[in-house]
Amino acid sequence: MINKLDICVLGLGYIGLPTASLLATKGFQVTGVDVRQEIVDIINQGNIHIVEPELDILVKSAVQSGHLIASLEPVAADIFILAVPTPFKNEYEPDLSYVEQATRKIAPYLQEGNIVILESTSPVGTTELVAEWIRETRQDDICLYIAHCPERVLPGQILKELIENDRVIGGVTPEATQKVAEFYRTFISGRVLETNARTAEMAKLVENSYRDVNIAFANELSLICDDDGVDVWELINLANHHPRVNILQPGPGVGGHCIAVDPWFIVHRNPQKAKIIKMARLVNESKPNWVIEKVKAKAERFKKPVIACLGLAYKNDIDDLRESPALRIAVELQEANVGQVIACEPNVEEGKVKGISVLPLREVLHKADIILLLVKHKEFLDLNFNTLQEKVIIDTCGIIGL
Ligand code: SAJ
Repeated sequence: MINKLDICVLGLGYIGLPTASLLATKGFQVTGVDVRQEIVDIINQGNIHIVEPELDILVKSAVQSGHLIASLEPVAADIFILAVPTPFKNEYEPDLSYVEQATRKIAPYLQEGNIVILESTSPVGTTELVAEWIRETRQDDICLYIAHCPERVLPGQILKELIENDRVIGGVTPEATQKVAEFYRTFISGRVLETNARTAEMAKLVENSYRDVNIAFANELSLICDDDGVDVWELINLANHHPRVNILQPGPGVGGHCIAVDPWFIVHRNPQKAKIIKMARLVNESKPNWVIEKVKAKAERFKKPVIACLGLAYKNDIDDLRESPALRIAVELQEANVGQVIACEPNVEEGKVKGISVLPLREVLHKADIILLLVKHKEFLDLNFNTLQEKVIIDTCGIIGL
């Protein structure tokens, strides 16, 4: 059994930090590497720079035990885990520069028999590229076990899912698959599924594309139903009573940097064949504009209406504003001068977000002419909309619908 090994985790973000601290609390000696000094300092003080339930407690205990040390530079270790971002650049081309930089950074520290794991969501062929970059940087051919093990955790439930989710391991060689699978079996309770690197890469992209396509179906239905005067929430609820139908929920758009990004990795590599995947992306990407047009139409009868946006996060019950369709809608309404835009976002501090005043719920409701429901946060579920009948209410996320 692998135990008490030294591990070096590259990238201390939403995946790297929980992974590093979990491994540290399991008894591994972990060095967490990040390119930003302030992140290294925060973690070494036992604090965190991202918001995720329970993560603060885990990091504190990992750092206090001496098993987690953050650093700007890698160290020699038995296992290297790459958990750096893979965004896209122009024309939806995957940007592998962070993976390449991290790989070249660890290359000099690698020793015969080391394990290198790529956890970052990556286009097909990236794990093989990691192997190539290492060979090229080192100018030798030492024996390494290199594999892809895509992260699959849901923001908001990362610590639970990090342990309980099944994991897919795809090595560049069968020996690498086996070695890396053996490592994951020491600290997760989910199943460890073995395959090759390309299949593992594709599995992750397909999981998020599957969700994107299904959300696009729901979003498309919401447009069709709006034209026909059908309540899409009721419709989906009814259809889902069929034993083999499970339609997802429409919303103001698809946010976060996973589901809205990963499908492009498939489309970019094979634009001729990936037709549905691309179309779904376009449907979801255009949904915020549809919402904005709806608000503009409703705003016409006011002089300068107060538009209250309920929710700014990219999904319910989290504070994450990155790539949020709700925030994009609020900002664009403000920029287009459709009215005075104010917001309530219970998960972030009151004040200004991108120039928009974030206020308490009661105040926002009181001031509003138009109430725009954007995120299904738990704080909004019990609102009594009967008391708000003189206001225009636009529900983009099914708070009133269900
Ligand atoms: N959304 C809808 N309707 C739905 C479900 C979601 O509009 O019925 C929207 C959400 O509001 C949000 C977006 O989609 O804006 C994405 O939210 P999400 O909860 O579906 O997923 P993420 O982006 O937070 O996390 C996903 C997860 N992937 C899958 O569920 C297949 C997670 O397991 C991955 O680890 C993560 O992407 C990732 O890092 O790739």
